[in-house]
Amino acid sequence: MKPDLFEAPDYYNLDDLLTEEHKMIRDAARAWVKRDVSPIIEQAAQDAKFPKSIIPGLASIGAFGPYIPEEYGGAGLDQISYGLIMQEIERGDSGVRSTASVQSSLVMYPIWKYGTEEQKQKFLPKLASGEFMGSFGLTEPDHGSNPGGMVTRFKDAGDHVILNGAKLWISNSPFCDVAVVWAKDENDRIHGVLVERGMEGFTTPETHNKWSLRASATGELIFQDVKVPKSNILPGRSGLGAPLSCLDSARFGIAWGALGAAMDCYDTALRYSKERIQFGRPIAGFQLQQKKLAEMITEITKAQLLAWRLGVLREEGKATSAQISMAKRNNVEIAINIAREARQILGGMGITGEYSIMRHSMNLESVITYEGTHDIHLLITGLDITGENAFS
Ligand code: TGC
Ligand code: FAD
Repeated sequence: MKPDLFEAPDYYNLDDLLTEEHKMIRDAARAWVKRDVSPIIEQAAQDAKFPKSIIPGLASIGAFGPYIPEEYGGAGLDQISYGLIMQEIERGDSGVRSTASVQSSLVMYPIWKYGTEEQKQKFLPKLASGEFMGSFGLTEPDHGSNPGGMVTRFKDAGDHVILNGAKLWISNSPFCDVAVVWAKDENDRIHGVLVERGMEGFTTPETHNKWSLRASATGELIFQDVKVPKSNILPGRSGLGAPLSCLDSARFGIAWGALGAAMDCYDTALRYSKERIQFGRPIAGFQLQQKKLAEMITEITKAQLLAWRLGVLREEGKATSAQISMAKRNNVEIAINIAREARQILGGMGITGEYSIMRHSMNLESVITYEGTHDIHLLITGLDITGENAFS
């Protein structure tokens, strides 16, 4: 892969909206990605292997629990800092951002929000340092967009419960130490259950043959009469709203992250267009290429404003789930479109691993599907503005 020469586009001087601390945190994450991710990520994707060697680095830039309080090992940062860290990581690779999103928003967040003090003390500091890795099991083979229909269940058995079922498409599952699993009790109420590696009957087979998110490990979580102590159930909230509230946090991170991938594709294509000579002049001088580049920077600027404003609203505790859906949907869509156009600007070189664009493009095919598909987020907006539920 070519050296990482990334320069972030900031067409509307949006840096003026950030504090010095925000910029410091973002620049540290950017430098780490350039130094430790860019040189190895293409090979990791080609080999379809999550590069575990980057786990301590992710912890060091605050990517595991950016907004979790410091008393539990988190970085104690605000929402914009969290967004900026996700932007920088996904600028490197969506799969690496996935690992950080799951660890922070889908594992640490529910333990912090809904766990007992004992659960927090046991898991959060180790998850923040990367000593423990976590996964989040909501999706099932027959229940993806409709997680409320889940069939994974547990039965009361005295001081423990017996868990049965299966989760599919789970990021980090093959190497997770702990899984936050959403399962129904005997009254059909959904609860979060902390299932730990080593519990008898718990297995995590890896899913192979992915053309997307190849540098992220994806797999299943299978439970066959797993005995889970009752002390591993999250007591703070039950019902579908509990996992969906975690998704709000992760979707927010994706809105920023996808922007990072878009910025990288644009920056790569802009640089290439100035250097590539055809018909005796740089291709950047041809109107058709300028149209592509001008539209890219326009969409990136709009998406940056959306992400920033959402960060402010979240920090004030005012962001609605529907606003988060709009940002996730929009920013992933512009990113996938920009990746496609940027790939064309690079001509044949665009399909190689010499440049990051094709990898981003393939990764974004997962990002547009997970954490709620593109269609589901549109329907969430539709419901919000009309009051009419078009899901079922
Ligand atoms: P519905 O009846 O609308 O809601 C059930 C209850 O949940 C509440 N609620 C929310 N609470 C918090 N945050 C949200 N975003 C919420 N949305 C809804 C709601 O108020 C209600 O509460 P209550 O107290 O009245 O019971 O539920 P529904 O069954 O009609 O489904 C709605 C729908 C389709 C929007 C939802 O289920 C959905 O979002 N589906 C998409 C599923 C999804 O996003 N799965 C993601 C799996 S995790 C993942 O992909 C990780 S990828 C990680 C990575 O690698 O980065
Ligand atoms: P389906 O729900 O079967 O949807 C198929 C199609 O039907 C989609 O286009 C969808 O938009 C459409 N559709 C569905 N319902 C409606 C409707 N009511 N109206 C209109 N159209 C509809 N899940 C986890 O729990 N944890 C993870 O860590 C995780 N990581 C993932 C990593 C990867 C790489 C991938 C690909 C997925 C991951 N997922 C994870 C699962 C992801 O959240 C689901 O794939 C997603 O929610 C969609 O579910 P599905 O694949 O079953 O598609």
